[in-house]
Amino acid sequence: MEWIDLRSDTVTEPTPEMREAMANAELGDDVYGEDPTVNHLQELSAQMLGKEAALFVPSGTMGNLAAILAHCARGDEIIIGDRSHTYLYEAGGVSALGGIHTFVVRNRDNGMVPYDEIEAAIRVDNDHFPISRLVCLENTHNRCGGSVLSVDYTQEVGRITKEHGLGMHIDGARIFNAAIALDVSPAELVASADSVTFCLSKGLCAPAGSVICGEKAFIQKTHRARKMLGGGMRQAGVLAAAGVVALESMVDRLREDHNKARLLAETLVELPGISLDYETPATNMIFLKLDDGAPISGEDLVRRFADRGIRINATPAGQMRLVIHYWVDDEALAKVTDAFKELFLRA
Ligand code: TLP
Repeated sequence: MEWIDLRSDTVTEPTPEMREAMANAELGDDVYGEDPTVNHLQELSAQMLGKEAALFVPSGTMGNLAAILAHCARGDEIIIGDRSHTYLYEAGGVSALGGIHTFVVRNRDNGMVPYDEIEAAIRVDNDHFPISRLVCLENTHNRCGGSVLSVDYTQEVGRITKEHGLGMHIDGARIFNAAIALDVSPAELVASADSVTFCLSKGLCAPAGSVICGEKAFIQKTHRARKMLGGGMRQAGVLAAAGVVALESMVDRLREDHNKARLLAETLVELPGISLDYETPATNMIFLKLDDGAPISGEDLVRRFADRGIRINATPAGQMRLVIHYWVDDEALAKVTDAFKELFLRA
């Protein structure tokens, strides 16, 4: 059975064009800086993000960690949202491996933290306190519904961090989704950030890999962090080749995922027993929960969908995230819509 997989956009497999590029990639030892395909991917990434330089890393998690390690020394503090991926889902790497303290601020449903709360989190110079070094943002914001931080918001946070001598890092795992949703260039969106990590292996469909972008001297530091974390990958051009295809041909079509997410959400919001957490999806994610009187439990829903060849995740309490991506075509979307209607309108 061919699965329709809505658990994440991380499940996307490479396109036929990517597989071909991977098979034919020119290779070298990237730890020596000699893999031409990796070098090309890094140059292309830096150019698209409007930064001086870039570094290819195996994953988004390593990208965020290597960037934060390059910004901070042990005992330094980062200011980070309570619903951010780095805080929730990266195994506490910044503290376990970096000895870095976290000052946790509260993300609102739109992914933002109000300016005054960021400013209030910055420590004054006093021997009792850790040194505030970095503010971390996430765009799109996964746990806040795939919401989008605007250019204005990002610029203002950049202004605040500069005024106080801090850096700003953006976990831009899905920064191209954000740029497409806002209709701005990714470079404009991250212009005020000192560093940004984006992922090739989500909506862009590459099989693995993320890229850190920033100033040359900063990227030099991330090289050492990547090595220390075991992320030096030798003939990594095999993977980078798919990344080049991703950047050249998969960015604009993210719009299609956003449109499909909106269409599906419009159906779901009409069904009895379902509530959407965020009304209109801003990008490719729909967060929903089953109401108390819903005709089916979260666990049953996972099973009944699996019977129909559809994979979803749901908590026992009936909360779930549906993620639209390249491999969810119109036919698949219709199948998912019908499955929801069948299960929720029957009762
Ligand atoms: N997110 C995954 C899971 O880990 C939750 C997903 O299915 O969405 N930043 C953000 C905003 C992410 O959403 C993710 C992955 C990462 C970083 C980490 O990327 P990887 O999986 O490449 O380490």
